Amino acid sequence: MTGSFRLSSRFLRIATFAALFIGSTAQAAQALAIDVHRDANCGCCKKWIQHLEANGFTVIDHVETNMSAVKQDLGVAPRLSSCHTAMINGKFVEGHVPAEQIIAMSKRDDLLGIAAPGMPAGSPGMEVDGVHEAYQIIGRNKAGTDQVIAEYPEN
Ligand SMILES: [Cu+2]
Repeated sequence: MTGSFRLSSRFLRIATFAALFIGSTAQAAQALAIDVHRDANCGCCKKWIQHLEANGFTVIDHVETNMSAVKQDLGVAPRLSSCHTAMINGKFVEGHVPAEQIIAMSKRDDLLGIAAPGMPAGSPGMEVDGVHEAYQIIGRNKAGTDQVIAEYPEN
């Protein structure tokens, strides 16, 4: 009796571990799928998509004819706006945000989205030789206020 109890509890532990492992792998893959909305003529948007893919994201590319309407639909305030607008797990990513900031956002539940307003030279997809313009990553929280969550270039 003791023997069979041990065997089944050991089996349960292994089964639980396997279920947890499969669950977290599926979650990680899902977390890295990102929808990117961009204008057909946007070159730096394509370069930003390459930056995401190089960092393990799976990009679903949407070519749009009216990006300002898309931004309005997705809740991106004009003061935060840039060229492309992405959506990941219901949160927006506006502009040339570094991949590491998107991963950091996915671990927080207080943010509606993040933005790198404008088109800062030196940000991912906006590489210019020797130019590293200072820029901020702005997070929009659920209370509707903006906060600086990161500053680039990092020191
Ligand atoms: Cu751009």
